[in-house]
Amino acid sequence: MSGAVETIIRTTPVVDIHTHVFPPEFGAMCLSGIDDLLTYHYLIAETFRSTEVSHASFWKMNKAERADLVWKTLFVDNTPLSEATRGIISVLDAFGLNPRATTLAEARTFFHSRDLKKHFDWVMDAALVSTVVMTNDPFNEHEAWIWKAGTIPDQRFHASLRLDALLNHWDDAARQLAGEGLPVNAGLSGGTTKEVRRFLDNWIERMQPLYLAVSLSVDFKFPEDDITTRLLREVVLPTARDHKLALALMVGVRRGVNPALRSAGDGLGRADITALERLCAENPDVRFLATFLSRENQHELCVTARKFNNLMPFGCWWFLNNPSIVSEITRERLELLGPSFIPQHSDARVLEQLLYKWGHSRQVIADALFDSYEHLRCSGRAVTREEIVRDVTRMFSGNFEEWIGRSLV
Ligand code: RAT
Ligand code: ZN
Repeated sequence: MSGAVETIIRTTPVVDIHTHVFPPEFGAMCLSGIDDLLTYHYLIAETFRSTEVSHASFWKMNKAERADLVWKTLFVDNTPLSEATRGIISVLDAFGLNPRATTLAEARTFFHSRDLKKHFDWVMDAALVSTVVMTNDPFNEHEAWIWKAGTIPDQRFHASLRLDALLNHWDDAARQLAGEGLPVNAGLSGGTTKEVRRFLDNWIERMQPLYLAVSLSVDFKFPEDDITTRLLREVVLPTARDHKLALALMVGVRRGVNPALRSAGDGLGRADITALERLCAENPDVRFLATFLSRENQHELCVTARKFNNLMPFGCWWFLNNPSIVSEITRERLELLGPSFIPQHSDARVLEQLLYKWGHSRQVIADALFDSYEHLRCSGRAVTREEIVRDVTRMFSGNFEEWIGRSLV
């Protein structure tokens, strides 16, 4: 039976509900190949643990020079034991490239020789990812320009409308909107909320997102006497309601713990689960997707999901996406929630990461699910093949499709 579970998990297409991958239509935002893979922020943070090179010197290098340093430091001078380094080895293996090469010459030649469109298809097929949800920021001027130019993404890609700028940096966002000619002010007075809602309506029309999303800091409180609570209550939640869009909350990040590391400098902390409870209780007609960054919040998230059926836990986010922790969290969720959760998202930024992130996660999820079936069998009920297919399909795509009210596969 362990063979059956593994085969079904390995052959069931998955909807990747949160990534930062963009299709070729998005030009420079579409990251692929060995230099993008090696300059992933997870690997940059690890490199500084084993090199004498200073942060300042590193950031003066171009992308290829940074990739060379990461390769030499983490793969030549040291054994690639971490999850992020093992991921690179899995990707090289998928393409038959030498994991012990002393330089990146072979890998660079290989990736440059690939036709990007065909390469995309190959990776999506090999990772068995049927749908990729991007992270789309209307406050990012470059990205906004791409959408305004009428770009239509590859049909396997869908948008999620990211609201970090609005909810976490409201003063800057208000200034930006005012600069674009919208009559808004940072105090949220006058017609500001109406204008911001209209701004979101226009972007929903343009991007057709599958859901709204925001990452929230470890200090996030709700309700609170602050601008974030007002923006949630007066702008974001009414927008979610009107457009029947779920709201994804990614909670527990501490941005810029070490600014010298730039995009690799974020940390985490234990967040206050009562904020999520209050949001779910106050908005029973809104569906929430939620993921927490701290391991310490995982049990609370499961219990909160048992109390509120408008809450869908998803993924093992960022610093949790390591086999030992994915295993622990998936087992805990199976025990507390049965199949009513979304076990994983990749958070990939570079196309080929889909190969390793899904390859590694599928293995761990298969082991956890097999053990649940074994416990059930010992208690007197064996599962059938059809039931395994039903459970895996539900967790890999069905729960999400139900949540967003749309069929994708
Ligand atoms: O996992 C990551 O790559 C992080 O840098 C973040 O992008 C995080 O996933 C987020 O969406 O904020
Ligand atoms: Zn992300």
